[in-house]
Amino acid sequence: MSTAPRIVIIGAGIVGANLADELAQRGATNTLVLEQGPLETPGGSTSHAPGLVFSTNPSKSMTAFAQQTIEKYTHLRGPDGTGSYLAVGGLELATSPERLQDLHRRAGWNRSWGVEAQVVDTDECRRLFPMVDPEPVLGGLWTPGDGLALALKGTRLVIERARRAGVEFRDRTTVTGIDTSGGRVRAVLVGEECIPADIVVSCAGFWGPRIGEMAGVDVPLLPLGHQFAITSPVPSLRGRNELPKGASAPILRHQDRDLYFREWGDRIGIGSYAHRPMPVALDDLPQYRAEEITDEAMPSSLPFTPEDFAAEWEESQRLLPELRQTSVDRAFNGVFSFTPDGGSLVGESAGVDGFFMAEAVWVTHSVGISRALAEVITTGTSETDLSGLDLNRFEKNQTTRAYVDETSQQNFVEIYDILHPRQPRVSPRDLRLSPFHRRQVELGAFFLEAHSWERPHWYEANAPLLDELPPEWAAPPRDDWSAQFHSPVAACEAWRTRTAVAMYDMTALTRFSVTGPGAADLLDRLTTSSMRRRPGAVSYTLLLDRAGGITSDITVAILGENDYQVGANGSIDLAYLAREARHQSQEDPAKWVEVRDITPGTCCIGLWGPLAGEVAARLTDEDLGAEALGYFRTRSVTLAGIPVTAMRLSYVGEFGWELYTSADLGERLWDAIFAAGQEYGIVAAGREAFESLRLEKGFRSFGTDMTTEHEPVQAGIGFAVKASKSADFVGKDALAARAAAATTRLTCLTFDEPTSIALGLEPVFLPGSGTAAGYVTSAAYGYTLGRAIAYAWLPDDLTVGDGVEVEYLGTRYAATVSEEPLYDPAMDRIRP
Ligand code: FFO
Repeated sequence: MSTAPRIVIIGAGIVGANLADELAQRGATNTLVLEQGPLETPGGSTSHAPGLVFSTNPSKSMTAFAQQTIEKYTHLRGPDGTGSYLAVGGLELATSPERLQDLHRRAGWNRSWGVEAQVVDTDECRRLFPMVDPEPVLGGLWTPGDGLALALKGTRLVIERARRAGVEFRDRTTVTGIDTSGGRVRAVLVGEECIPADIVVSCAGFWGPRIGEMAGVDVPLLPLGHQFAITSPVPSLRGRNELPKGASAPILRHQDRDLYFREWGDRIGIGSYAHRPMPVALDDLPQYRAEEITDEAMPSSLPFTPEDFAAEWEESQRLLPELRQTSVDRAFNGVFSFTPDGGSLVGESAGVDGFFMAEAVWVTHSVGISRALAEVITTGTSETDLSGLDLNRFEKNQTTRAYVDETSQQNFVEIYDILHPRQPRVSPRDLRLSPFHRRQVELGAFFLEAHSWERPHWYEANAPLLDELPPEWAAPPRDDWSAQFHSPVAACEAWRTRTAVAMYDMTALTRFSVTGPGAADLLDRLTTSSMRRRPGAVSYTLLLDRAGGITSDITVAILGENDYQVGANGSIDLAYLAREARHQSQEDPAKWVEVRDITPGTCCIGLWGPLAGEVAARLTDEDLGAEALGYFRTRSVTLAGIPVTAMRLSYVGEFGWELYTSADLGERLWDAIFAAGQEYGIVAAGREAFESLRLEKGFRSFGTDMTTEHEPVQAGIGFAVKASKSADFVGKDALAARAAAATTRLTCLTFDEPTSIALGLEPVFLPGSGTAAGYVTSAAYGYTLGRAIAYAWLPDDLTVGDGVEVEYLGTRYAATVSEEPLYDPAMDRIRP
């Protein structure tokens, strides 16, 4: 009998089928796929998906996943020798100047990720899609590699291949329960039958929440109806496409009106996101017996509501005038999945070992995501970074029904909107408020959201400082796009931080307490630093995956014996540490350890600047000087009668502390510091100044500057892997080879002109080259330096002084590789 883990996949749509195939190709063939519908047409979203595959995406991973879908489906050939992908290209139209500018931004993403794309003029749009009326068209984004996946055909082919490799598929089989006793999956129940399983992967698409419920796992997904109409035959298309659903013209998107088009044999298929969101309750879906499911009748296909399509039909006929000779022949409201941030849900659940999912996955990304998950299941890590899709990325309040319903519908509404990278959602807001919130409102804070915390970006109360700001600290004016959600007041806040003192609300920083006799063992095993140090020590350290990729950078403070405080990057870290703690406690009760999220019950003020010491001295008799509490040391102190944990570190690069206390005492602490600071020119400062200051100091931000695709040395934080650490830790064995194989490096750039600015994700070129050499991660204006800064992943043979070009909204700006950190390289300021 096989000892390989028994994997049960629920759902044989495009994701489940590809997952089974990708697992089989990695030797994991002890797999059973259960499908409620008939295998030929399961009846979920795959069965009605229009098949558009498009690469353009701000996420590097999502673009890579799309490329993998294109590659695999191109080579999946049926008995007739034809593939499962129609490489017709993709064309996005602009009918407004704002959209045209945005197409340049989108072209930039493609260049950053190595995908061919260009903005073309109206004539070229017409040449590429002759049916288009050129009159309203200002230009288009042409991505020649995009096209149409024959989703059902490809799925059938991968099922056949997986079967040949030994995977078992059972259709017409509805899962009714999942046994998760003892905190891990044990079996899948189908009525009376109990199917043992070591690993269960839900690929149930919009049925995911129902499967999740069986396992006790929240699945933040909302099924929504989406209109799709197919016209009667179009005269000029007669005889053009061989297959009944074939196409030769590009997939066409008209985002200004929330519409997309594709050829469908001699017809045109029209998809619309212009209508009201139509949430679907799973219990209300039409019921079919498996034998009743056909291409046209299936549970995921709801009756068309023509009243929601009337304006879009008119608009379609305006854009493609030949459609006036046609009518809508067949149409339906197809059900598919939306999530609070629009992203897929992938990975293992935090609370139930062995319960995985890959849901809310579009046809576009299906192969890549299935492959990455197969890698995770077989090796523990994936080649392409999955952290942006991790199902554990949400905060608890973000998986409630009310939150999921509202935000998912909002994502539907905004799907084709031009969204600024800093643009906050309008509702729901004010979900998590720090204890300082009332004071921040009084100071005119402009809030943006982080992990659903309200976080000030600048304070209007500081605007009068613009009159005092020395001219060398003022930034040149910005272009209209980068000026959005930005204020010149940030310059004043940066100035005061560097020259006086400022207070920052750090409450949104995710933090855990790690306690118990096994605390040091846990953190020693999972981080790159030694945790067997005396209380008072603070480390900046890394979490790595087994392949040596960075999964987070964290701080660990040793507060007391068996008492650690971790500053982390979000709930993915919590899921990881909590799972590892559970395992350790189960395996060795003498080494039990508990990981608890203390973020909500505590708060934090960063008090930083050359005069921070003076401010603190007004609040306590205790010595908090640089000698008494050294750099990266922590101690309990009493400030204005409030018990506080002070940590001597600073992400903005100035002398001072992170000051933690319980949430109930937060406002009192804020008031005491603010009052004591008045005579030293204290300001409350926001995130915009913070971002600028940390980039000047060269401090990395996980998820933006680095991901699991990078190892520490190339990310410039090799120092955080302690050579002196003799104990084993996750990723240690892989590090040397991984670093030796790296060819890119996180590189500091400064723009040659002070006005040039980037926002992140822009492509970077070697001078004169047409192919991007890399891409920007973070960018900001450096007020202290009087220069604009960008960090970028670039070939590691570039050296200081080399010139490069950053393409921002279609224009290239000269920049120079610079020595880092740009600010305080000798650490005189932060470590006086
Ligand atoms: N935890 C705390 N307490 N504060 C933070 O600002 C953050 N982070 C993330 C997550 N955890 C946190 C970690 N990022 C440094 C750089 C990046 C950080 C945190 C700290 C830093 O001070 N680096 C020094 C380290 C010197 C040393 O190890 O001795 C340096 O590079 O010089 C905020 O995002």
